[in-house]
Parts: sequence; C-alpha cells; structure tokens
Amino acid sequence: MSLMQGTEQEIVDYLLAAEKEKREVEKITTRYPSLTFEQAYEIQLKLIERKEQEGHRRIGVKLGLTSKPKQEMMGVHESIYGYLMEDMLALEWEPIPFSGFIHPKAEPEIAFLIDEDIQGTEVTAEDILGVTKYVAPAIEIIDSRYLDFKFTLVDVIADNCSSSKFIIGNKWVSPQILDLKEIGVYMSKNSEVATVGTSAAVLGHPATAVAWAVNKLGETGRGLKKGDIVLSGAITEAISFQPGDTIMAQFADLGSVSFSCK
Ligand code: 0L1
Ligand code: MG
Repeated sequence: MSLMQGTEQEIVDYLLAAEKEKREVEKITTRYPSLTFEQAYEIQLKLIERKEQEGHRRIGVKLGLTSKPKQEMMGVHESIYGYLMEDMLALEWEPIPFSGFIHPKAEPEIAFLIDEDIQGTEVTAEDILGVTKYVAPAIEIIDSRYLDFKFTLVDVIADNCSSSKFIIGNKWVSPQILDLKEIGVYMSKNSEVATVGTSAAVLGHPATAVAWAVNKLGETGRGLKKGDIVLSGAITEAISFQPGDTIMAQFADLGSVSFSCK
C-alpha cells in the first residue's frame, strides 16, 4: 500500500534536513513502526527526486548488505540498493572535509562502469559482465543519518542506504581480463592494515550482486543506463575515520584507491 503523500514528504524532509545539517536523528520506524520495505523504497525514490530537483544528477546505483555476515547481523536474507548522485563523487587528490559528515565509515568496493542500458528481472552475472566496460577499485563512505548508526532495514532503505560519498581509483580494467571473484583487498588507515577481505564476500561474485540490483529495479520497470556507475557492495567491514586520517584500499589486479580527510 502506498503511503500518504504528506507522510512521505514529511519523512523525506526529515532525512534531508539531517543530511544537510549533519546531525543524527531518531530512526523513522520509531514514529512509523508499520512501514514496509516497498514503502521504504518509495520514500528513497522521493528523496532522490528531491535531490534531482535541487540540481543533483543521478549517476548510478549502490548495493548494500551484500555479505552474508552483514545480512545475518541485520537478520535479513536480502541485499538492498540505493542511488549514487553526482555530488557524492569525491576525488582522490582533494582532502574531504570531516565537517561534511556525521559519523562516517569507509568500505572497499568494486565499481562497475555500465556501457549499455540493461533492464529485466532475470538478468544474470554474465549479462552484467557483458555490459560492463570497466571495473575499478573504489571506496564508499557511508554516513547513516540515524543515531549511533543504528536502524532497521526499512530505516536504512529510506535513508538511501547510508550513502554519502565515494572515491574511484584511476585504474579502469575490462572485467574480461580478470577473475572478479578472487580479488583480495586490504584497507589501511594511516598506513596500518585496518581490514582485509576478498571480493567473493560480495554474494559470491560482485557481478551477482549487480545482477540482483538490476532484477530488483526491473520489478518496478527500471534498470541501469549506459554510463551508470555501480558500487557492488562492501568487501570488508566498514572502518571509521577522523580528520587527519588517510584511508587506502589496495585491490589485487585492480590497483589502489585512497582519500584523506581534513
Ligand atoms: O553500503 C553499504 O553497505 C551500507 C548499507 C547500509 C548498512 C550500513 O549503513 O551499514
Ligand atoms: Mg557500501
């Protein structure tokens, strides 16, 4: 059932204000405990439309909760998706101000650059690899708008899956020339290893995660467009950082990506 338009707008205003004012807020399910996943995705879409009305361009999609441990932690069996906007893209060589965040964390991911429109409900990992021009090393910075980063699945979907910023490394590689399932990754903070993982943590293969997102979008007649960037999901746990910290993620065969926070 669709939510009352007034309620949707109220929640969108609430979440956007928290993001703009950089403050944590109570999760929305405290006030609206009966919200469903479908309604949460409708709120997410309204939030993205509001960002578009404010002049921000949608440039892709991101996956969340793609690892079994994270799904188990949240007591769910499915991943989630959100949208990437142009103003979320940060550059490796420009320190990112901490004042733009609430309580950020960084996680290493593989980015896909999509070269052809793709839509459907039975899309496979092979189909995704067939329309992917390049993959690249990436770091996503997540920054939940909710108090202490605590939420239910419905809350986090409405909050565009905690999206905040992302950085993409400068080595773009065709997915045809490497085994994306076996990419080892370590992420360091100030040159000390903070976490390690392998790309198989992302639903067994990052392209499987991207296919899941396309199929989910397909259920409501949407899909990916040529030129879209997709962040395929965290390979390791997310790491907190503070002003002055430098985070670097090193990917086997894909090179590295880093950022500094000021
Ligand atoms: O990108 C992500 O994996 C975040 C998904 C939402 C859960 C979280 O904020 O930890
Ligand atoms: Mg992520």
